[in-house]
Amino acid sequence: HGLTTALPAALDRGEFFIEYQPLVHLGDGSVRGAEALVRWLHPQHGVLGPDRFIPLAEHTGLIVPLGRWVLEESVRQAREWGERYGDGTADRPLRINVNLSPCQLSHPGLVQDTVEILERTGVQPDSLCLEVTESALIGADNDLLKPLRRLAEMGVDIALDDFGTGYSNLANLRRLPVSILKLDRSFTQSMQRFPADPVDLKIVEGIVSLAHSLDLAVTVEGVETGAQAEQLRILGCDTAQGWYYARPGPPERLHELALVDA
Ligand code: G
Ligand code: G
Ligand code: MN
Ligand code: NA
Repeated sequence: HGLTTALPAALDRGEFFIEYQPLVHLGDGSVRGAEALVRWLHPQHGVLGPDRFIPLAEHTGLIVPLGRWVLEESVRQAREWGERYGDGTADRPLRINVNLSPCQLSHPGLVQDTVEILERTGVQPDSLCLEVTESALIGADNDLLKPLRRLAEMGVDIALDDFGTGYSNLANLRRLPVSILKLDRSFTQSMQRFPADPVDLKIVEGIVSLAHSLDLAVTVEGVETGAQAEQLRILGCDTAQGWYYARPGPPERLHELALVDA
């Protein structure tokens, strides 16, 4: 595959860049942070989304250095947002969410790399959230969970991404060092119809109440309309992300969005 063989040189040449999508507090509409989403500006094919190259990078192992670059670059960006905000938001720094692939989880350097990046940038661990998919943690043994536990003990938030799409045993959640459930977009989509399917509403309500009883916050993705946002707020979800608020965009966009309600 042509793209696969081009990946290492693309990383060396700096062809990857990151877009940021805001995370918004459903209660007051304020921007609380952003998810980092990597893209590849390919010299022939133009901008390629992660679906086009993350699986290839995982297959070849390039995801480890690529993921480390994404982490460093987006934490550095979070630091810059913090500086540009000044005193007004010192009590509420913007948080940065970074996706971790399963290969990064099993890579022995994960904890040390993360600690070094936080130290180098001066970003507090509790400003960082690492997103791991539900499927990556299904059946995870202690060896796989150990680095996540270490990070969680340091104060890094771990979010369970795409929650609700796998077949995880809900009781299993207690065993995982996660503090945030990221409800999959498919739940939000079912709120699109009005009136929403009452069974779907019950399911979301149940997930939120279970999450809160386990001290987990709930983030919803794929919010495209104000009606969805309102429905999800009423159901008790904490944070939202989606085109209704903003599409993924360059870092300057987040600064503008966050300043509007600062
Ligand atoms: O960018 P887009 O909105 O198309 O995201 C598609 C998928 O790619 C999402 O599921 C997201 O989790 C994943 N993704 C985006 N950036 C990264 C990254 O830096 N690392 C990993 N492992 N996955 C990512
Ligand atoms: O990590 P994750 O797979 O959840 O990454 C988010 C993905 O969802 C990205 O591909 C992003 O572009 C996409 N996305 C973000 N907001 C919306 C939205 O409101 N609607 C839809 N359909 N997709 C979204
Ligand atoms: Mn994600
Ligand atoms: Na997701």
